Amino acid sequence: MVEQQKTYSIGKIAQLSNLSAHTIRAWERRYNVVTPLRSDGGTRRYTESHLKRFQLLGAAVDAGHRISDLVELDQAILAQLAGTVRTRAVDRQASNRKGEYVTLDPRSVTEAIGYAKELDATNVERCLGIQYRLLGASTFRTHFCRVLLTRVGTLWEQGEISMATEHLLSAALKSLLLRTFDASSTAANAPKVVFTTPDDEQHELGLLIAAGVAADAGAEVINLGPQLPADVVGRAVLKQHPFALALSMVNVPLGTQRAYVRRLRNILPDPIQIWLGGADARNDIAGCEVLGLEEMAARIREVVAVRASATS
Ligand code: B12
Repeated sequence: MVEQQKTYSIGKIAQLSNLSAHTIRAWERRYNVVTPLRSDGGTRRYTESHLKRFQLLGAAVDAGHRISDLVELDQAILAQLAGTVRTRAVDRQASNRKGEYVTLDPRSVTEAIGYAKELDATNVERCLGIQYRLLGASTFRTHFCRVLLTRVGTLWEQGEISMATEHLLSAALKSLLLRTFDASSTAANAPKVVFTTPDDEQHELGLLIAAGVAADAGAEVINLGPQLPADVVGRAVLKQHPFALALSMVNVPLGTQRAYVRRLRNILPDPIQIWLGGADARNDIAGCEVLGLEEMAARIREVVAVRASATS
């Protein structure tokens, strides 16, 4: 029964598989890649297994395979193919073995950084796009990004990458991370959570990761972006009246964090919670709480459940 399983709109499938709605429709029409369910009004609805198939097909196409060669393959073989790319695309050392296939996953981070070092934006985006599809948005954000950025941090400390390389990678990651929260797909009474960072906090990727986790847990994410003065945030929050304000602190001195939260607490009514996250978030600041990703997600799921039972 359609009603009993989770289904997705074509827009959501496009977002989660990194394909356009146009491509999805074309693949259905030309190659019959999946047969979508239909709502009462005749609109396409897709199941979890359809989503997985589009993600794998997209990744396999990105990896150099032709869609016409893929349509007959089952999920297991597709998964194998999607995890491989032609050697020329993986790394330079292997490129003399032209036409061979090699496993992508263990090298994906190295590969992305390699292209970024050459300032090859097209291939950086392609590599990250493949990982996004293969792993899914959630694992991409919580695992792949963390591993990649930790490596970038180490190389940066060792003076092995330039600022341009770091910026290229950050920009490519940011554009993928921004895709993963889409207000149109949240429930009408979802708890709103506003995300931002203080004036001098440029680090934004952790904020976007946290915002994605919040969206997955059922929150309506309002992302103000980084580096906002407390007064500006206070005014925006008063307008939106969210359940919580989530701040990311990666490189902010304790005194600044304290003053920032104090300023906000003076502006905001008590029921609006202030959550602090990020590697530098301090536990000993009055008027707010430090939360990890899991804790924040659990908090949001709890409110979602309470609101759902109140309306049913
Ligand atoms: C990319 C990067 C930058 C980029 C940021 C680009 C961007 N658009 O975001 C740029 C070039 C701007 C930058 C600048 C600087 N950086 Co920098 N940067 C990094 C790097 C490589 C990755 C940061 C990152 O995105 N981390 C990945 C995410 C996944 O981690 P995270 O932010 O901690 O977030 C995680 C959790 O904490 C949590 N989380 C984050 N926010 C929130 C919020 C909530 C509510 C919740 C629940 C959870 C949560 O979720 C995330 C997932 O696990 C790190 C190295 C590293 N190892 O992290 C250094 C690093 C963070 N940078 C550092 C420094 C020192 C700087 C500079 C001062 C360097 C300089 N001399 O100019 C400037 C400061 C600029 C400023 N004023 O803010 C230090 C910070 C050290 C510290 N805290 O004491 C690091 C650790 C590098 C190092 N080892 O020295 N940087």
